[in-house]
Order: sequence, then structure tokens, then C-alpha cells
Amino acid sequence: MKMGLVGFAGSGKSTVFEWLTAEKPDPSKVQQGQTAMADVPDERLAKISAVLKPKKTTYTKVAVLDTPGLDPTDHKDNPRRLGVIREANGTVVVLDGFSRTDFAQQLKKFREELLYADLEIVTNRIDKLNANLKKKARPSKETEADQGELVLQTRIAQALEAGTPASKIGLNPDEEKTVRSFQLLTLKPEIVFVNRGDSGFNDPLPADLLALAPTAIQAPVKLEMELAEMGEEDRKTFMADLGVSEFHKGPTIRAMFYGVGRIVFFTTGEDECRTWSIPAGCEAVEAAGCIHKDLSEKFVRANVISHDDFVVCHYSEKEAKARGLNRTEGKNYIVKDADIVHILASS
Ligand SMILES: Nc1nc2c(ncn2[C@@H]2O[C@H](COP(=O)(O)OP(=O)(O)O)[C@@H](O)[C@H]2O)c(=O)[nH]1
Ligand SMILES: [Mg+2]
Repeated sequence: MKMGLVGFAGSGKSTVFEWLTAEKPDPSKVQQGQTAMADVPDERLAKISAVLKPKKTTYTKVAVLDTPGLDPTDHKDNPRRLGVIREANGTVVVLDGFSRTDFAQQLKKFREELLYADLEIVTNRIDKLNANLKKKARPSKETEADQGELVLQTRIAQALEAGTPASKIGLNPDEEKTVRSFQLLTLKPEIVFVNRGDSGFNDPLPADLLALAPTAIQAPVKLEMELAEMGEEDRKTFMADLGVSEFHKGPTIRAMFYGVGRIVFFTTGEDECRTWSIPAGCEAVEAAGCIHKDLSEKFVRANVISHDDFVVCHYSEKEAKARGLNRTEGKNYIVKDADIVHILASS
């Protein structure tokens, strides 16, 4: 799972990258995009491990991609700069909240750049399809496919021109499949993040921004990095003085993870307790494949305890079994967030 940090140059993306991944941004890597991993924290797993005391506790990770950022004055190069994030599963739009207050304006402008970059790709494709259709002596199947795609791409181009992102056109699954290889940016899930300065971070986000992005989040990024480097005593004092009651890094990573439609399931054991990342709506057999290909191929059944039941049973599988809360599920069971799953496979 990869999330691309995007925005205009200077909005604080590289600072957010370092905050989330603890990796120093390398200026020589920024043009092609720099990637580093961040753990997705999970208090539920922390509690499970505190009770079960496995040798190892492992959190699933997200890959965070730092990108060059867009030039607000020269639009020509922006589609190329945005090309770096086409392979990402989702975007985190970083807005400058430390030197500016026009958050909604920044977001509007940024979204226009995305529309423009996608329009360029779709228009090129339309030209290609028209050229194909002019060719003589082609198999009728190819011609039909091109005609169908031309109708679809024209619909997308018209929507983009009217300011509608591809995600809001209502593409059906077949249509999404047709355009998947173009990796349209306006089809990707988007998280809006305001990189706040040293003040105002406890204020609610302005209504005009929330109207555009109801799930937008914020954090005083630089301040949190500075606080994290302090000794515990100093940190406590400064946090109290500054009115920082909690760190936002963990919740921000979680918002990124869940915001693109991922969930986790848990596996527990003496050696290791861990979270596994799966897409929401994923079947047990597919989830088994995340652990190991063999578990999916030789899947027999899954024993599942919901997290709530596990807590009620004092994190004891035995107690869950005794109370009939350890369910037997088949291949097509839809795994829920935080399910404790034990896969049984044939040898
Ligand atoms: N005061 C303050 N300055 C910041 C913050 N985040 C970034 N900056 C500064 O803004 C400038 C641009 O930040 P950078 O992360 O390189 O932006 P990028 O171009 O989007 O990668 C740098 O001088 C940072 O030190 C912040 O939270 N507070
Ligand atoms: Mg940067």
C-alpha cells in the first residue's frame, strides 16, 4: 500500500515525509520520488501483545512516497511531476498551514492541476483511438473495442473539462477496468492534510475547506518532530505549555491507511502477534494469501474471533472456544476489521 504526498512545492511534503517515516528526505531522489515505510499503529494489537506477550509484535506498514511538488506558476511541467504518483494507491494532499491561511484555495488549485494532468492523458488516448479507427483492414473485434473505449474516454474527458474528477463519474467495474492502466489521478482516493505551524492546531479546520474535503485532518508537523526529539521531562513541560495534548502522527497514518479502503486482521501466537493489511470486503481465502500463498491454495477453513468477543474473553482463545465465540468460517467469509483469524490449510 503506497500513499503519495502531493501538493505545491514548499507546502511541507518533505517535512511530513520525515515526520511519518523518520527517514531524511534526500534532495537527489525527489524528482523520481523517495519512498520509505511507516508502521500503522494499532492500540488493539498493542493490548493483545501486552496480554499474550509474544516474542515479536509486528504492525503492517504503509509506503510513503515524497514527490517533487507542483509549480504554481508554470503549469507545463506539472503533469510530468505528477507522473511520479500514478502508481500510488492514494494521495495525501499536503496544504501549507504554517505560512498561509487560504487552505480551501490551495486545495482547489491543486485539484485543478490533477484534472489538467488527467485530461492530458485522456486526450492523448482519444487521439490514439481516433487514429486506430481510421486504419483499414482491422479485425472487427478491435474496431468495436476501440469504438467502445472512445465513447468512454470522451465521457471522461467531458467530465474532467467540466471540473468533475473521474471518481465522481460513476464508472461501473468494467469501465474502471478499461481505464485502470491509465492510472488516472482523479480516480485515486484522496486524504487532505493541513501541515499546521506552531499555532492554531487546536482550532477546527475552516468550514470552506471542510466543504471541499469533509475528512481533512491537520497537525503541527514540525513542532511534533521537535517535541519527539526532547527528553521526556522537557517534552511534558513543553506539551503542557503549548497546549499539545497528543501526537497526531499515529492517527494520521491510520487515517491514510483506512482512508484508501484498507482494513486489518490479526494473527496471534506465542512467537508473533501481528496486523495484516487487506482491502475492505476481502474474502477469507484472499486474506489467507496475504500471509502465505500456500494458505490460500490449500485453504480448508478459518477460525475467527471478532475483536470485541476477544476482549470480552480476556484475550483468551480457550475462553472464546468455550463460550462458542470462536467461529468456523469458509473461503467466502468476508473478513471484518480487527478479526482474529486462524487459517487452517491442508498439508
Ligand atoms: N514553521 C513551520 N515550517 C515548516 C513546517 N513544515 C515545513 N516547514 C518549512 O517549509 C519549507 C518547505 O518545507 P518542505 O517540507 O521542504 O516542503 P516541500 O517542498 O513540500 O517538500 C521548509 O523551509 C520547512 O522548514 C511547519 O510545520 N512549520
Ligand atoms: Mg520536498
